[in-house]
Amino acid sequence: MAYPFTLPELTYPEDALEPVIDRQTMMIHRTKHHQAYINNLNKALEPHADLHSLCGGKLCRALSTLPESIRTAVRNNGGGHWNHKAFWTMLCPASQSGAPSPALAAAIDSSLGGIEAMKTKFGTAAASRFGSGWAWIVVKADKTLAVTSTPNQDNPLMSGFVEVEGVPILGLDVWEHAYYLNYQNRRPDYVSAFWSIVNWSEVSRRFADTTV
Ligand code: MN3
Repeated sequence: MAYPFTLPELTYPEDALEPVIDRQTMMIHRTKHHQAYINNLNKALEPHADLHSLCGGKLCRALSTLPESIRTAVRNNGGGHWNHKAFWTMLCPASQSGAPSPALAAAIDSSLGGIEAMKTKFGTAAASRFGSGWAWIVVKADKTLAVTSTPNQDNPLMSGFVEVEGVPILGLDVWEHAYYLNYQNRRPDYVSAFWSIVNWSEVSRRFADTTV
């Protein structure tokens, strides 16, 4: 059963992503911001027992079928929960970052023109997302990869609500709360530094799960 949702444990210490993501930013981001999405999601779903078996990803995919009275709350807070839960796993200490699997590397070459072109496209998506949101690499229905971005706590699972639909395998939070203490207005510096703490083994696993 998915409900009530709870804050997942990190698989690395709070300060393990320094200097890219400092301990205080990680602590506030996770225990205040992420926790608030969870609290608000639980509150919205409380009267809807028929939805309590759905995980965050299924809630996002089913958004258009949810009762209108909770659709916006689930969009913002179910999205907020799924996005952050996935994000923490997509990161790891720089010493463990590794590299894309051969299958993922081949898909990056064929769909995105190689790893450097991928980073450029992703950086542009992250930098040009006006206001708050996320940058993503997704696997589309035709199994090709695409780079996209979404506003607020939307994600590419939200069928009917986003420009590019697909299964995210890598995401980057570009809300100011994700980087402001360390980078202030320098979002592009945060985006560049992010590559050194990408958990490529987890991203490759997500890619493999999506393409089987
Ligand atoms: Mn965030």
